[in-house]
Amino acid sequence: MKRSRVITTALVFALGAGVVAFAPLPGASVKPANRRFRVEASSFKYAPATIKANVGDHVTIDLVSTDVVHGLYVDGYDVSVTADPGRTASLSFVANRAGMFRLRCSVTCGAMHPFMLGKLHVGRNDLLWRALALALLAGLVGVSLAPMRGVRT
Ligand SMILES: [Cu+2]
Repeated sequence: MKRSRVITTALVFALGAGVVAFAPLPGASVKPANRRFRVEASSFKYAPATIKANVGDHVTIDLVSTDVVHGLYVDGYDVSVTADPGRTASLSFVANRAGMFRLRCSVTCGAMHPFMLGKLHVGRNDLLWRALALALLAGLVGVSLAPMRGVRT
């Protein structure tokens, strides 16, 4: 009786783990959206430093410089924009490639200019959610088997 319960639990866990790890997510066919970001550039940082979009999104970045002339170049997409002090300049592109892309200042703006960096994250963080779901599932199995240990002793 106990043995069959362990086997059943193991089977349910294996099935659940398979579903969690390989099933397509319901939101996988999310329609591309227009995403607009306002990024403030000041010596020598971007705020926000990280922006996120999904694959297929139409991304517009409004670069606002609050002190000197700054630029923003998106690695991997090869697009850039330059903003004069107090002005806003815009940059648009379709985020058709998934991954993490570096944003860097394209105008030599001072001593720390090479360190003026940001990030563009394109894509869904599926792996993180699947890992969390697997951990939750493992926890549930642990809880469901825990009372049996008490019975045995
Ligand atoms: Cu710079």
